[in-house]
Amino acid sequence: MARTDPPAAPPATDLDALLAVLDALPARIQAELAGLGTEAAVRDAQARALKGPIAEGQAAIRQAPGPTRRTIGAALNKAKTAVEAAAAARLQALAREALDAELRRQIDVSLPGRAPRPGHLHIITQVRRDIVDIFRELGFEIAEGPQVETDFNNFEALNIPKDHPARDMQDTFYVTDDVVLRTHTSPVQIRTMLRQQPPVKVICPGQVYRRDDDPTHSRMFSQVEGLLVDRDVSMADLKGTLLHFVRRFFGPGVKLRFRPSFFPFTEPSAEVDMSCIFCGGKGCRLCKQSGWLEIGGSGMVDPEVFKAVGYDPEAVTGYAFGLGIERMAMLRHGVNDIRLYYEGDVRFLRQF
Ligand code: 2NL
Repeated sequence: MARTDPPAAPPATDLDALLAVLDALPARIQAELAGLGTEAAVRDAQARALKGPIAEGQAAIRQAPGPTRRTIGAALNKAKTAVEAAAAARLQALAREALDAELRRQIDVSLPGRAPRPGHLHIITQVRRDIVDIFRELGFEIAEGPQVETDFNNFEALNIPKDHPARDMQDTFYVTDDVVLRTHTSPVQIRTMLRQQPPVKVICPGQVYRRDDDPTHSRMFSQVEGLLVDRDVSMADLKGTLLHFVRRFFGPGVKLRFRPSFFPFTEPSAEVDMSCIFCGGKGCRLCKQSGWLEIGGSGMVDPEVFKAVGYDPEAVTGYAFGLGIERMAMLRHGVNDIRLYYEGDVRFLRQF
């Protein structure tokens, strides 16, 4: 490669000026950095210093003769190192200031921490378990079944024929003409009786569905039904069992009353009322001045039901009852709208 003649040295005055600028650079940058409060501003000032006089010096060096090169190079290195050191020192100082500020914040280490609030069982789950436990103590077995049921298990076997007006009371959601969302947990008892011979003693908790939606009715709600089938089961057994239940659940002073009623699957049938727990039976707003609160329905299993499951109605008798779990929970906790249980508002649910 042919060597070209060395370029002429820059005019002495330019060189002197450049060297003076480079010489003054560390002090200048230091003064500038002292006034900068952020990392970004420091890095920006550093970049500007390197692009300005230092880039200028680098350009000059290429055209300078040997000895001048060394002079400029030395000055350049010194200035560059000084700029970098000044910037690094300023950054470190800023970091220390930030840490000092953080440490100066008043922290009261004796304050209690903010513990995460633990979740808990839904109130309906709690009440369902309480109810089931009481019957478990009495020797009832727990039976569960599907929420999507056949028309036979939900209606036909319970003496509710298709097109019978009794279906209006329990209108539900149809999957097909013969498959429905169960309207009560009775189909679980039907399944149990179809599977085993008497005696039968089961409690059936679970969710059920009806075409209902108002402050005391929800499209989905929870029931506990009980069924006892054996020889010589009487209505006295039914009433004694339910009396034991309400006293264990609501308190020892509670009274029970049966009111004649009708269900297609029991004969005779009775509404179950308990003495009002809010006024002690004297009459108040909650019991509509009657002194009594309805808690469910019950009766002696209709012979037609026994026939549908292949039991001999001459050989066995049985009682059955159904209790609404949300209703129990509303009475126990003074809740006046069933829909609150399923709106998922934690301000409500957290209370229980
Ligand atoms: C109510 C009424 C009731 C039954 C449910 C039942 C089940 C079979 C046979 C006969 Cl397998 N009866 N269950 C009986 C009477 C009433 O529930 O108002 N429930 C909330």
